[in-house]
Amino acid sequence: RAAQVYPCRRRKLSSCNSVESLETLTPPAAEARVLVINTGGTIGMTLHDNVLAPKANAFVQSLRKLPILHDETYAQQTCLYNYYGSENTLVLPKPTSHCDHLSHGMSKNNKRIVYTILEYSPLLDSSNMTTDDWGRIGKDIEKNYENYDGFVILHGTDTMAYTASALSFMCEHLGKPIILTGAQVPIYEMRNDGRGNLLGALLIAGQFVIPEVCLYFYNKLYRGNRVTKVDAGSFNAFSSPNLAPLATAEVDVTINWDTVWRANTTAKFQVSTELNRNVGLLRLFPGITAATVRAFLQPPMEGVVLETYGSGNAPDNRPDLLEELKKATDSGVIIINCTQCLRGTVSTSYATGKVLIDAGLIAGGDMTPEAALSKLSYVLAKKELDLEAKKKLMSQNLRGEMSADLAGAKLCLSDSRFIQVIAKSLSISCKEELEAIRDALTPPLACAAAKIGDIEALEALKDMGSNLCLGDYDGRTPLHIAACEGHLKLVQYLLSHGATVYAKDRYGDTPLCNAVRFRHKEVVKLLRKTGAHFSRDKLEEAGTELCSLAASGDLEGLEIWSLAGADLNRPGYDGQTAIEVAQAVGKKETVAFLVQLMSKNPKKVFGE
Ligand code: ASN
Repeated sequence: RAAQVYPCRRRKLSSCNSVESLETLTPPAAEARVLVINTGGTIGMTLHDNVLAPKANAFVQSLRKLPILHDETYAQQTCLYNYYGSENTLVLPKPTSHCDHLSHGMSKNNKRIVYTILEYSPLLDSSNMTTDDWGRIGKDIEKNYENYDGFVILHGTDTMAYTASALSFMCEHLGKPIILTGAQVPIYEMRNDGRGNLLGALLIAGQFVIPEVCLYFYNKLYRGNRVTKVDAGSFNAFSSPNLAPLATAEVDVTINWDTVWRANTTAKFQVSTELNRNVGLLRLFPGITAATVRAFLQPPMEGVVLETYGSGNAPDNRPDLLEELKKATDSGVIIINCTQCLRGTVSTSYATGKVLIDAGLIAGGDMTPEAALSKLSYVLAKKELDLEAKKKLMSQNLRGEMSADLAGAKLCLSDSRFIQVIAKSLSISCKEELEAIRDALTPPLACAAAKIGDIEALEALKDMGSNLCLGDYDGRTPLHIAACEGHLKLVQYLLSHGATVYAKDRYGDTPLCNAVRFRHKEVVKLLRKTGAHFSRDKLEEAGTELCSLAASGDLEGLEIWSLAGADLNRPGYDGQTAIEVAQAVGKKETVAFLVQLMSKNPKKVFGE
């Protein structure tokens, strides 16, 4: 039985003397993997000469001794350290009922979170961080993207909002959660917030496909580019003034799926580490001189966030100031108008706001200054774009950093005749109950529509405000179903309307597994283009599958596994490769086919 449920980890058992582990191994579907990048911050600081500073090479050892953050018995039984080849991999205890009680079918109940810690050297107080450090984090995520279900970044709180904003823009076509967290008090102290913050971030990163850069602090998950640090002396250090949290981790973990950003893409994840450093923040104050503004806007300045009053206002009786701003925008400096207020948006309701539009400023809506600054830095670095294109990007909502203009929009839910009829028959009228009905009904309805390839039905469900990426009782999403059926157009439609290629059903299968199983070549290609990939375990097992396909001369099967990313040179359980098996059983056509497949992808011939 054990051989069936978890062959990969079992292979490693030879070097591990725990025999009873064969019985207690968990299937891969019940484990999630998270990469924790430790950049520094108070969470891992200790006192030296009466000041707090990061302590290197101590964090993992401390976590290992904390039962809420590591289950040593499970690690020993499952040969965790052998398998991952280092002592930096830890495993959370089995979640109890409240950790995994969730509001929607996206839960992977009782998943073990296996996490590996990558510690930076030197560890930094976040006040010392620069754009180069953001680039390093981005690159490390990109390099490890396919090996993990989610990422947690341990970071100092002082500049965490800047890093979270910057990463949100740098990470293009993101499909997995990246969660920044840290602490106000080090985990080494008796009373601290670090353990809870790390635990919450790990659980969410491992269990949910939230395709966003987020920040988790004091039981709340926020969109990363919406937060600002508001308190230096409280555990509740962050606020997201213009967007409700994406999730709350109270007695239950509740994900607000209606707010979660949807990927809407058929492109692969990539990180853009090019950032322009000629940007700045300028805060308006009564009596500011034109000379100050002029000095600030001098070359090499290319982008400025002007923090204005109230709903985006500046004095309209100061032609000297306005002239400096106009001169700068005329010469190609992009200036974004953001409010100094914590909450609210820039609008054009006052004459004192209109003068800034006349001076060439771009309205920043309800963006935080942190988000506006890092967005400028990201957009200005795009060498392929001209000034107009850059300005256009700055005024658009790229990653949920600004609220859409909802003027004229209405809640489609109550307009839907279908939902209304059901609501009436159940004597339901209030908005919350209507939403509950919608959320209960739409996953099975969307799956049924996906089964028969009915895009119109999906469109109607979407217009009702339904989330097309939610799964049914088995965690199977419409994308899983469409991939099984081979409805290419529908797969395309779902991907461009928020479906995620990383959704796993209760068996641990992704839409890519389904498309391979039912041999839909074009669907496999599209999913791969969007960044879908097999897990490390599945790729390790692929050798045996390839050998059995080669033995039976199944060319179609071999091709589809190759398209799905399997390495044709990977040996099966007995050490033979597919080509050797085909040779041994005299399948010449299969040998020729494999040679041809491998020559299309020379990298795989040499097994690199
Ligand atoms: N100075 C620390 C930092 O930002 C503050 C903290 O993490 N709470 O690294």
